[in-house]
Amino acid sequence: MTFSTNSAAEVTTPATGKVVLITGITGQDGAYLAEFLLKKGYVVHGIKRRASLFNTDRIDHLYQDPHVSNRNFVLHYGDLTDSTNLIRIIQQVQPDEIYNLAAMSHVAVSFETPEYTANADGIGTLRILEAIRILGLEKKTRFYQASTSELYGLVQEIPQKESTPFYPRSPYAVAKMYAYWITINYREAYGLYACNGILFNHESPLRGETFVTRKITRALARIKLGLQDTLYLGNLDSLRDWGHARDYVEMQWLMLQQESAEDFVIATGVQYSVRQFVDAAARELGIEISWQGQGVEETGTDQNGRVIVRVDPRYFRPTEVETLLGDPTKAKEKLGWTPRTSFDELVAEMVREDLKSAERDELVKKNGYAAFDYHE
Ligand code: NDP
Ligand code: GDR
Repeated sequence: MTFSTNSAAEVTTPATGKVVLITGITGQDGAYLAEFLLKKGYVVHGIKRRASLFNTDRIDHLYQDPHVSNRNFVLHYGDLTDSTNLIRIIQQVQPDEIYNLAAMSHVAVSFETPEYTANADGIGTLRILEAIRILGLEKKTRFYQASTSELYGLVQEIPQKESTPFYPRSPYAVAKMYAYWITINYREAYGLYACNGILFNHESPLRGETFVTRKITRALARIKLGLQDTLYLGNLDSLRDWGHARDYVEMQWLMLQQESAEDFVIATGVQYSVRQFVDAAARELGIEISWQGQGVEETGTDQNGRVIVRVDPRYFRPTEVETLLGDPTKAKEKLGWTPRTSFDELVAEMVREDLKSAERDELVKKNGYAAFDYHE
C-alpha cells in the first residue's frame, strides 16, 4: 500500500482534536503510538522516508484514502537529516505535540554507520527543536524525545534511575546522549515543553527482525516448522529489562500531558539474559533447550539432540552493554504508570505471531515455492 504526499491545502483541512506529528511513524513504536493517539481522537501526522520498497507494513491498517477530506491520519515524506523539509512539515502541520521517534536505532549497525547515526539521531533532534523555535511554536508545541537506557552503557549503578550517571558505549548511544542534552537545553533556554523518555528495551510482534528478541522468536518458530536449521546469536549473557512497546507508548503520551516537562525512566524493573529469552521462547514452542560449552563454543541442543542455537562472534559488539535494569519508581509515582504485560506474556505473544507467519511460509514452501531465509 502506498501513501501520497500532501499539499498544504490537504493538511490544513480543519479537523477536530489536537494535532500531533510523529517522526519514525513506520517503526515499531510509531505504529503503536499512532494507533493509540487516533483512538484518543488526535489528528495524527507522520513522517516517513522514501524507500525503494513499500515500508508502511506496520501502519497499513491505519491508511486513509488521500482523496477523502478531513482525514485524521496523514503521512509526509521526510527525513531527520533534512532541515528544510522538517521546517516545512512542522509549519504545515502546526502540531500541538511532536514525538521524535525516528532514529537509526540499531546499536550494532551504529558501529558501521557512526557518522550517519550522529546526523540522524543527534543533529536530527536539534533540527526539530530549532524548527519549533524558528516557527515561533515554543509555547504551542510540546516535544517528546525517544531517549534510551543505552545512555547508561557501562553502568554506574544498579538499578538505573533518572539520576544515574551516563556512560554511552556505542555511536548510537553517544548520538542519543547529544539528543538527550539538547532537549534539556531547549527546555531550559527557551521554555519549551520538551522531555526525554529514557526507555528500556521494549519489544512486540512489530519489533524489527534484527533485534535480538524478534530474531529469536522468528528463528525458533521457523526451526520448529523445519524452515531453518540454526539460530546464530552473539552475547548470550547480556542482561536486559524487556517490556512491551504497546505499554510504553502510552507513557510517551502521558509524559506530554503533565503540568511541566520532566524526564522519566520507563522500565519493568525485571531483568533476563538473552539465553533466558531463548529458553522462554523455545518453551512456548514445546522445545526444551540444553546448553553446552562456553563462549563462542556454546551451543543449545533441543530434546532430539539437534544443535539449534550456536554463537557467532560476528554478532559481538566492539563495546557491549552487559547489563541494564531500570527503576521506574518516578514514572509510577508521578505518571501513575505501570507496565501491563509480563515477560512471559510478551514472549508468548511474539512467538504466537511469528509462528503464524512461519506457517504461511511453510504453506508456500509445500506448494513448491521456495521460502527464503536469512540470519541477521
Ligand atoms: P524502529 O527502528 O522500529 O523505528 C525507527 C523509525 O525511524 C522508522 O520509522 C524509521 O524509518 C525511522 N527513521 C530512521 N532513520 C530516519 C531518518 N533519517 N529520518 C526519518 N526517519 C528515520 O525503532 P523503535 O520504534 O523500536 O524505536 C523508536 C525510537 O525509540 C527510536 O528513536 C529508538 O532509538 C528509541 N528507543 C527504542 C527502544 C526500544 O527498545 N524499541 C528503547 C529506547 C529508545 P524506516 O521505517 O524507513 O526505517
Ligand atoms: P539493544 O537491542 O542493543 O539493547 O538496543 P538488541 O536487541 O539489538 O540487543 C540486545 C542484546 O542482545 C545481544 N545479542 C544480540 N543482539 C542482536 N541484535 N543480534 C544478535 O544476534 C544478538 N546476540 C546477542 C546484544 O549484544 C545486546 O546486548 C535496543 C534498540 O531498540 C535501541 O534503539 C534502544 O535504544 C535500546 O534497545 C534500549
